[in-house]
Amino acid sequence: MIETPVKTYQATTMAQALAQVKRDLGRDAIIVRTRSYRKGRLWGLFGGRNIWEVSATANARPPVQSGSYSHDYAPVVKQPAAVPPTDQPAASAEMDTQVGHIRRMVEALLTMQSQSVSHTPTELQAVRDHLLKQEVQEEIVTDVVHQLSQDLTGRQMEDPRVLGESLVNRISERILTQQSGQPAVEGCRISALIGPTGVGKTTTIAKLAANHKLREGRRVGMITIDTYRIAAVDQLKIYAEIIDVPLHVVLTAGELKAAIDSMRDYDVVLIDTAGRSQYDRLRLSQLSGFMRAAQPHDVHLVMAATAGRAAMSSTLERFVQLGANSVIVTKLDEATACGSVLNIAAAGKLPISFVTTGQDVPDDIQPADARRLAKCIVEGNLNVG
Ligand SMILES: Nc1nc2c(ncn2[C@@H]2O[C@H](COP(=O)(O)OP(=O)(O)O)[C@@H](O)[C@H]2O)c(=O)[nH]1
Ligand SMILES: [Mg+2]
Repeated sequence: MIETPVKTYQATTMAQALAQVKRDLGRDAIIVRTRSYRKGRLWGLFGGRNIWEVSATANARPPVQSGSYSHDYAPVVKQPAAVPPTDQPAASAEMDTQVGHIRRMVEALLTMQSQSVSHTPTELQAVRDHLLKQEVQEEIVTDVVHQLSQDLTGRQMEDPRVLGESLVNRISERILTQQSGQPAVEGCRISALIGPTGVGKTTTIAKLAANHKLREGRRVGMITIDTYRIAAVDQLKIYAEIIDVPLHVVLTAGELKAAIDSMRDYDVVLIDTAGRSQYDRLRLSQLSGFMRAAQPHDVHLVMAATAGRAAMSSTLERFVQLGANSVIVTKLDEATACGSVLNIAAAGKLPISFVTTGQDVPDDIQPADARRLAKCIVEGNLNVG
């Protein structure tokens, strides 16, 4: 068997690519593979042009002379059981014609196949690859891509604006938020922040307190039940002094209730809690006792966008049992992609109330906006501000 090298040709149309093959390798060249893809597009959707690629090899043994087919690279056409050798020039010419005919049919078939799959799957494949790069969980990606395949015609998918807009819509409808504002509360609104250690609860409390007081002119009070570490109390004390709001440090559920009662005429009371591992049942049940005493309107579960998938789902499972009724996603600035917001929203089925994007108090916090978050995922940038 004579090995011949496979060469690859690219052009903007299939016909041009095939013409190149014929020019270079002759009309007996054997097509090994064809494909088409978009080149030079922003994450495969915006701009760029279609490239047709044909890989082919020269036919090492012209079938007419050898009396048999070279079938090294011809998987599409089955080799005939036997081709009787012949010395007759007429028979040889006829066979030549037949081979040429079959080859043209195969070429046409390959072209049709690659044309029929080029648009729809290429566009949706690009969407799929992009969402996976954004660290959106595979099940969600599959679901969204399926929705798009139902929503859009092949032609619509080719329009990056239509495809992008549908993608933003489909993603944003999966992100429940408190965009329209938290449910109204008569009198003093009590909000507690709970969650694992180091996710940014205390920093977020300081951001919320500063925004309520300095930007909205509300009367704000703070309470901390995080007395396990001196440093944690000191951290909040410093913020309380800078923002100029009262801070109560409480040790028991009874003290917590008394502290809340003493601030009933405030607009907002924010409760900071000690970080609890989602695996620490005892401390979780103590926290549960504090929550029963405080009866907060909002129990924000604080979760870092940087958390891994396993930690994320166990955190959600445990803290939802403690009455969490919304999620604050922190450290979006440190995440490698925005997809975790969608994963958290989908897994928790809780509205996202705020997202935080840095350590700066009070600036690095925004109310969650589903469309803006969806755009971050679609455009692949972390700037939600
Ligand atoms: N990059 C970044 N760091 C944050 C963010 N929020 C909090 N942090 C930092 O995370 C660390 C732990 O925050 P802290 O509020 O003490 O977490 P807590 O243990 O949940 O109260 C601190 O160094 C914060 O400055 C954020 O949105 N982005
Ligand atoms: Mg803290």
